[in-house]
Amino acid sequence: MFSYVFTVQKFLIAFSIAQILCPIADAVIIKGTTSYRDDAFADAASSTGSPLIYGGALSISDALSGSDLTTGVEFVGAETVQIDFIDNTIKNIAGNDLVIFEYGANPETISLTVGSMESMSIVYASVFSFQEGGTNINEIRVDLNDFGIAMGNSVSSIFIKVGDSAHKPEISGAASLEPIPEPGQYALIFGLAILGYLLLRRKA
Ligand SMILES: [Ca+2]
Ligand SMILES: [Ca+2]
Ligand SMILES: [Ca+2]
Repeated sequence: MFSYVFTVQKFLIAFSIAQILCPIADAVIIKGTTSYRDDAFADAASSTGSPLIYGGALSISDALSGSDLTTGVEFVGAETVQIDFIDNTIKNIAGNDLVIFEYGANPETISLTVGSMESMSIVYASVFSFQEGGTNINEIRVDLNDFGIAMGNSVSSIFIKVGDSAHKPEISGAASLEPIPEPGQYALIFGLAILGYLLLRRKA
């Protein structure tokens, strides 16, 4: 009994140490009801033509990179906006892989090009939305299967155009839906490893 209590105590200490050693536990950004990895968001952007920049962003890249969904670009014509992922990629996992955030009360249609798939007009029958900075943000969820990307493969750039010339979308950003590794699982693994080490040392 004594050694059992002793082991549990050691495990709890090891688990606590492991939690401290796992900074990944805090690396989460929540938008709406979804948790994103802190590197999931777009890292750079550029455009043909001159879409309007809103939210006080300094450039198209500033407007579309990062997790601030109060900044973005509004299409004015036939420009193509390129969004790039640098410290992460968009990987084809099971289900949806990518979220494009569109700003405003009414969700608008976009034309999206991914990889070698020319283009595809996307009309959103079911769009998730949430509030940020007092404004409605629509989530355009995309499955790379629809663009001929094989499961497990990744892309680093996406291209957006107006889908319906009567309605000009405002794009606030984009993010990968690749799941976040469970910090608890990491802490448990590290905790068990530390415990094993301590037990082995005790036996030696
Ligand atoms: Ca990123
Ligand atoms: Ca933004
Ligand atoms: Ca997918």
